Amino acid sequence: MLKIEHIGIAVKNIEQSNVLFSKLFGKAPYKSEKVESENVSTSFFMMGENKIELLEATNPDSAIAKFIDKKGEGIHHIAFEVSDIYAEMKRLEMEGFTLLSTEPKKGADNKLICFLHPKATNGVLIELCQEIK
Ligand code: CMX
Repeated sequence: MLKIEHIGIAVKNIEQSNVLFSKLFGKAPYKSEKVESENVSTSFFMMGENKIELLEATNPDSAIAKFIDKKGEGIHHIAFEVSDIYAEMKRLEMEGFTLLSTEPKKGADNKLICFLHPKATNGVLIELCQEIK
């Protein structure tokens, strides 16, 4: 793994949270994007080398809706940049981690992504991501 690429924060209302976090960071999000496959609306703030992603559920089946129902708003996942997601998935599977997909999926912000189950990582949802070139 290379570095923290972004931290994902689950929010109830992304419009309101965009305003709040824009005030906090002193800048607007550089991107807003709907990811149909994950049932989320997202926005991204650039923070030096790292990013903050806000996530709002677009339907009640979304992982974000379930998370907010159970735990409330807050930090949802930490994403790590990898240079070869296929090799990293294989390595982590060999190490005994539970991958949530057998193949990388297309995620927000032009990335191939794969999640690890939080039950196998001390309650933290980890995302691997690799930029699509
Ligand atoms: N962080 C820590 N724990 C989490 C969690 C999270 N983000 N999401 C769920 N959990 C915990 C739950 O609290 C629950 O724990 P308990 O058994 O102790 O109650 C357990 O995991 C199971 O949760 P659940 O609500 O029953 O939900 P599911 O098992 O149906 O799904 C998970 C959980 C992690 C497999 C699912 O949320 C998932 O596949 N996540 C990956 C995809 C995702 O999060 N997409 C949205 C973001 C997309 C993007 O970044 O673009």
